[in-house]
Amino acid sequence: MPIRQVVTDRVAVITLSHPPVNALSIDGGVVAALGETVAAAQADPTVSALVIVGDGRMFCGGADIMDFDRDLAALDTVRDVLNRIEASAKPVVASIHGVALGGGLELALACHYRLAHRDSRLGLPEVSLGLLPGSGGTQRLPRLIDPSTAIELMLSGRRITAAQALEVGLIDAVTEQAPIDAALDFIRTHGPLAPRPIGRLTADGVAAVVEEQRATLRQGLNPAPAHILTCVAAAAGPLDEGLALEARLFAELAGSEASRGLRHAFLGQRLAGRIPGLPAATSAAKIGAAAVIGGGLMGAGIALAVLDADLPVVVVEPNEAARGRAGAKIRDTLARSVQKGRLTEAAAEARLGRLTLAGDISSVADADLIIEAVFEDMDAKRQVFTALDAIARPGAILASNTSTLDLDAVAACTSRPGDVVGLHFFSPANIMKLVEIVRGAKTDPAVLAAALGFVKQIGKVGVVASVCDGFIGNRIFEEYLRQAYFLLEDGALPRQIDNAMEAWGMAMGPLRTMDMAGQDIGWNIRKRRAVEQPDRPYSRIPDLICEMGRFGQKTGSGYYQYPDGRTPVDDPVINQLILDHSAELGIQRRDISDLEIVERCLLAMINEGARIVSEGVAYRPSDVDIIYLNGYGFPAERGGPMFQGDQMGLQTVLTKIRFYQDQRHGWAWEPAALLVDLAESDRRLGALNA
Ligand code: T1G
Repeated sequence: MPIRQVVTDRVAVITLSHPPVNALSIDGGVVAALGETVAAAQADPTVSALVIVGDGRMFCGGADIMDFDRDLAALDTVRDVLNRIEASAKPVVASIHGVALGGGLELALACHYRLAHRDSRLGLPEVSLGLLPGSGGTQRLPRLIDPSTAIELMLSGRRITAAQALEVGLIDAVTEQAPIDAALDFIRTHGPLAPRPIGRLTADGVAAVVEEQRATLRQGLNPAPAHILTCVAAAAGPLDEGLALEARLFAELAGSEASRGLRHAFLGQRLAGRIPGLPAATSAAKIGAAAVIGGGLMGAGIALAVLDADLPVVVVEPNEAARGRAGAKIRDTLARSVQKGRLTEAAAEARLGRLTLAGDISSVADADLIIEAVFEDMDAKRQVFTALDAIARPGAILASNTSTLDLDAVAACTSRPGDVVGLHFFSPANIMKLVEIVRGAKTDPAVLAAALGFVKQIGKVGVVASVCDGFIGNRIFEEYLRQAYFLLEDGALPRQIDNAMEAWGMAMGPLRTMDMAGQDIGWNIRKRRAVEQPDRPYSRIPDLICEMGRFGQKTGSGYYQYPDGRTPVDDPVINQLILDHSAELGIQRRDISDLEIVERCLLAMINEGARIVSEGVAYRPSDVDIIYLNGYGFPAERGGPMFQGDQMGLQTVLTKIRFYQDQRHGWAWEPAALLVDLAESDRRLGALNA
């Protein structure tokens, strides 16, 4: 049963029991059972007060996100039950532990008294799902606490501690006991309690605060913040009218692409950790001590990420000067975090206390996990893994941070290929959330499970890829870049391409991205691919730029000039080079619309992503999306390239791909067989995510 009740000393203790997060699930029967149980307790003459608690790890993680893709009218039942709780003639006490988030906190707001364990966290994170608190939160919170604080909590979606909640007046007491004991003690010491519905309060001064906030609202792809302000403004009026407006705007948001994209991202991130046939990451071997081989930019960044997870780390860098630079980079980064208030001095010191800088690879003999982060050269990697094979303890995980090289060839240098896995961090490794976990042909499932657990342990998002050129992210990125380069030949210039993609929502356009990452990196990949894939040439434009020694920000110029080292300024020399190159190819340049730019770049990602899924390099389309949302600046409100494919409709995707197949470089537009198959059977990529 998702709801339990026992009566103790005339108090009906109602427990939400719906693992894993006690979500207020409609399909799971939680909401209906809660309503029935509350009604029965109201009618029970032996009951004088009600207490609501959560079973297991938390009070309640919110409404069930899965419910929003269905008939939204069903959500009215959540509101009805909460309104009935608030209208109770008997006092209702919510006793929170773990978390009370979203609908979970709204449930507590419908109660008359709120207690929270000192370690609990409370919040209204709906905005991060493109939603608004749709069960009374926008109406009750501004009535209970200062409206500007209420708005900040709803617009940020952040969690606050029990102490902070007490300070702002959200709860009545911080407790140290188990939830039920805390509630019974509260009733005994403060009783007899009277019902105290928040709805009877008024939200004084809310209108001015809303207007002030609306003036500073940043317009983005997520319409939820503006709707939250509209609802909060209505809190100045009658509760029932505000609740009706909230319900209407909630439904509008729930059906929006932004919310569906954000919910897809939330669920897809958790799905990515589920690998068929693999033991749950929770049962995998825990990493107690890690090591990094290589003290360059990536090695230092990875070491910082490991230190941030309270793990000890040994960084091996044979070159003394480079070792010193690695240490300085780590210390400076921690010092900057302290200066910015993101870290206390003590925490920074503790991290440095767990760092060991070594010159000899024998220092990693006891490590549970060793991450190789030397430069992208197969001989260098073979050398490291041959040495590790002789030194690392039996059972240690040997990981390579390679971004493109063949992990199976690396594993073949060892006598233990089952212990070899790829951990492709994205730069800067201490900031970027994504880690591509590369499963070699011989990687042991237990090693893969431990790698997934480690990536979660360091607070990052792990997605499993099989071995291929570029794994998932970079392989798709190469097709995205290919189209961007062809667009330059056809008539667009760098600024237009980057602006079009950034206006659509990408964090940074493709050409600016390459100027930032280093054009020489792309040059090396194209040179290798010119040998390995001669039938798939790129435009010569990026090579012409590299041949001028212009590698982007690192050389002060690439597609753009960088007079201040970071800000791109259009460069007439490059723009002229592009015009001249089109002329040399005999191309009659034409006006290219921003729509065509976005469409060709997006379709190229979708097409290559479909190939990657059908080859089994990615387990499911949503894994491709999670990679793009967490590693390539794809806007979460757009859900990812594969989600966008379903948004367009695969028949439309196929029609457009076939249109471009009839244009110049049509060979680059061969539709992926999976897209053809799904389009012809009227199915969606999302159907493969289960
Ligand atoms: N609905 C459905 N499933 C949920 C869920 C939810 N609200 N929260 C978590 N899950 C699933 C998750 O997909 C995963 O599934 C499992 O639970 C464990 O999650 C009407 C509209 C609560 C802090 O935004 O922040 O209320 O992979 O790995 O690290 O106004 O989950 O095991 O199958 O994250 O311990 C608002 C979202 C909803 C909170 C627990 N609530 N959840 O973290 O576990 S909208 C949220 C979280 C709403 C109302 C509005 C975290 C957590 P699986 P996990 P965790």
